[in-house]
Amino acid sequence: MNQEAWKKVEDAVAASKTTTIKQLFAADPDRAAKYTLSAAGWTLDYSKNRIDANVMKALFGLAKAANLQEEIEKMFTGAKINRTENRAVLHTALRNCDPAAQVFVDGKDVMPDVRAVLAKMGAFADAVRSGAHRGFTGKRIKYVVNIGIGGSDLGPVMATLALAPYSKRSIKSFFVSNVDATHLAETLRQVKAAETLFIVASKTFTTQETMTNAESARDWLVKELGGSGSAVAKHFVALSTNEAEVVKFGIDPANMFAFWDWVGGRYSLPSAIGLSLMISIGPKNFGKMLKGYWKMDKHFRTARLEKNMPVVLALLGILYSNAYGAESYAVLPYDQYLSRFPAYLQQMDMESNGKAVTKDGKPVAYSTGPIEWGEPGTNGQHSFYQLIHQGTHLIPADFIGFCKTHNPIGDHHDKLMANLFAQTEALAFGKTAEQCRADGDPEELVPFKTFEGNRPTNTLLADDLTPETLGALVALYEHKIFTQGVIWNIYSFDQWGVQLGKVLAKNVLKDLVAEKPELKHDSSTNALIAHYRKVLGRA
Ligand code: G6Q
Repeated sequence: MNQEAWKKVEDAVAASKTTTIKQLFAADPDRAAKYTLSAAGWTLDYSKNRIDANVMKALFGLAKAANLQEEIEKMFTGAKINRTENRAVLHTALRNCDPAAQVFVDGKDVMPDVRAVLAKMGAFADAVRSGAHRGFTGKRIKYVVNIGIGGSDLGPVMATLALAPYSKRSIKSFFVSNVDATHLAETLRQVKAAETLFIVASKTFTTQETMTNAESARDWLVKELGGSGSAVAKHFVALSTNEAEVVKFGIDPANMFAFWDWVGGRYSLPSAIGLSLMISIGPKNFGKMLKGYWKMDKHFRTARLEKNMPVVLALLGILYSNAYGAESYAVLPYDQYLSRFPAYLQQMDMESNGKAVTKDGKPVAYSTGPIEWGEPGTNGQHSFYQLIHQGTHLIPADFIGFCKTHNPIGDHHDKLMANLFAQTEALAFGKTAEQCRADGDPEELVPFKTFEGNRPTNTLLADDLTPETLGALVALYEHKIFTQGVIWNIYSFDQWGVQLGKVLAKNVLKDLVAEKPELKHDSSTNALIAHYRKVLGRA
């Protein structure tokens, strides 16, 4: 992080720190309008933050000092900004809806391949939805089971739930990720082999969890239907970058939907990894989602920093992480359809910016990626909001809501949105001791019923939850996270911690199953392995 520019942020914060959000509002009747932005169907009201013009100016200075706009251009034009893996980072190419667009990686335009895979996915999704593609016994596909984990699971799970109102209800979607056989077993109890399509989603096609689940699903299907290879051909497709492994597994490359090493797992929803979603909502709606992404992409690439929604969100996050010491932030969607959105963002943010080394390989001198967490409102209000309102931690929060509902029953939606607005109001303005007394609270309870307020929130509003607004929302957070990575001077697109997990478990597995293992771990791990073996009679 540029220290000179950061010093200016610290100075601006020091000068304004004692002014509360309440005082900021009292001093400026236009505050809400001043700190509201619109882009790609979304409105961001960030007025309920601990900011004034000087703090924002210093924050924009920080972005400029990091050459943010040049870095954005590098990403969009295919430069190898994921240097530790020597890869371009081009999830934006996946949703570039300009038919004339060209994006080059190593001198090759990637757009023709992007369009070809999308077309292949569309034809296949249509065939499954219409019944043209049938199972081995001639029955229609009624169940789609996506087998994948991490980036090959969380996006499709989140979006399939979010866009359920657009789904073909006669096709049920399932997602199996955990290597715990319970996940697969409980799913298989709910489907019929003759009517099930398995989608094996894995960028590498070597991930232990996914391959184990895929092999067990294949064994189950063959046992249920017979027919071996010919049954597998009708009931299994693969989403991957690794054709050799797909073929080795027994899936015909004709049934493989490709993507490329420049698509990071956690950014892969708009790639072939979205096939389960496309089957659920149809290619047209999938296309609309890509359009939403694209709109936010164009906004991020072209809007000046001061009007740039992802940049503003990123800077506010940095303000609280680095100037106020906030360790986490909450994402609180007031929409049941977005119930998996916080979990999806958790991976996107924490895997991208959970880094402690700068791009020069030196330890960072400041905190980086925050802990991201959340649950849908209003449920969270009845559990953890207490700590946000009155606890000792500062937890900035993003409230996400929609003016219209897909389920207009009675006054549910007005109540839902009233809660959203009321929470941000209460968090910002609190309740004074005088107000408590005026409400008749006994004096001894006043300290407990007083709310300090001054809790920062952003409110993100769209008219309704559609494929387009969902795509734009995902892109908004992707670009926020990118911006933070640029300012923190860290590599946001590798994930060595995930790779480590993949290797470690393999070593332990050998010791769990070997006839006579030579346990060479620490004494705790050795004892745990020995205990496990003893219980299973393998001692
Ligand atoms: C995402 C991560 C990670 C990855 C999974 C699954 O950015 O790299 O979550 O998506 O480990 O990997 P495969 O798709 O290769 O099975």
